Amino acid sequence: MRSYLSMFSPAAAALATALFASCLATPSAMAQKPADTRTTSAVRGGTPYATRDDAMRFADDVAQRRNLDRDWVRTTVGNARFLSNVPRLMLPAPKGTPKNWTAYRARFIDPVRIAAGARFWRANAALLERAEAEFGVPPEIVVGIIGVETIYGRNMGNFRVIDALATLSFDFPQAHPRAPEREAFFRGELESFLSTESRTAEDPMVPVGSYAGAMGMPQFMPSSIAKYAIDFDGDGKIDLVNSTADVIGSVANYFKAFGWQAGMPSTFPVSFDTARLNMPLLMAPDILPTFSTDSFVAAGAVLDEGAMRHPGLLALIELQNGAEAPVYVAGTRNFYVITRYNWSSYYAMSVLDLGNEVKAAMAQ
Ligand SMILES: [Ca+2]
Repeated sequence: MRSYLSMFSPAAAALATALFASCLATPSAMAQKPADTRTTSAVRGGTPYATRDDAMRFADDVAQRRNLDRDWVRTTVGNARFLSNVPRLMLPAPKGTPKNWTAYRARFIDPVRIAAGARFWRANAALLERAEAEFGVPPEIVVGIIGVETIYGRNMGNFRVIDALATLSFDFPQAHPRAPEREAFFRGELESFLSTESRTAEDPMVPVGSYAGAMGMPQFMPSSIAKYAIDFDGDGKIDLVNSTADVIGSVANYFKAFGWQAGMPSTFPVSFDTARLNMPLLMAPDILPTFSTDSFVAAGAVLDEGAMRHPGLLALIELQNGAEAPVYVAGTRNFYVITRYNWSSYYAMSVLDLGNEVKAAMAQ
């Protein structure tokens, strides 16, 4: 997705913001409130965006830049409906809202999701193996992602994508601390969506997704579909809603594109030697792997033998637990890659934990 790629994931870039902000929110929770947009007469009876100069200027601009049919773009954007409940979902949680890993984790790792994951893995074992052979991404990571995002396609969102993207492009809440940046991001996603839709026979009013415009089982944003989605079942089209093959291949391809290293663990256990602990130093780079094992240990981290043999860099990952003590792990480059899908260490840990729980369930 765009120049933004360095900062946001395909799984609803925006969703990342929301997840970050309120660590209790879940993709499924975000997607579960359908904005009843598909059947209302208001869609046909005219919408705010057809009469909005800024939206129509945007449409003209996109049509020119992408060499699309101007009338088609204007009609499509003009038919988009403002979703009044969406802008406020973009606002971060109030400052000081405590994060709680235990509560966050409980939203994603439960017997229902684990059982669904095991069914998904069994049903798609050959595809998952092929994806690992081709991209180096193990099944538990792909299974973890699709489970956390949509419970294997159960909660893919009911917001009309064109409405969600138009709303966030033209009515992004100005109270957001990074409103101009986020608005530009969503305009880029809307442009990408229009470009893709213009090349298909599909009615651009039909696709549905999260309130941020993320689509399909893996909740890819439009620009990520354009860049990273692949036709893994070879039927000539990319279908992230109905083709589990395309979904599995696309998730693995995304990870490879962001530098996933085959065989590298994502995390190692870490404890601390309080006598030489320099916590501010360890925490300074946040989730970016910065420390060699030696410099990590010199700053007071204690690693097991396996971690000491890790040739790459490490980051100290802190997961806050409300009033309880935080949980810490040592994160590798691969942990960082998971956060490129959704910009949150809580998200990445949930993906890892769900994948491992499903793997354990498979072994029983
Ligand atoms: Ca396909």
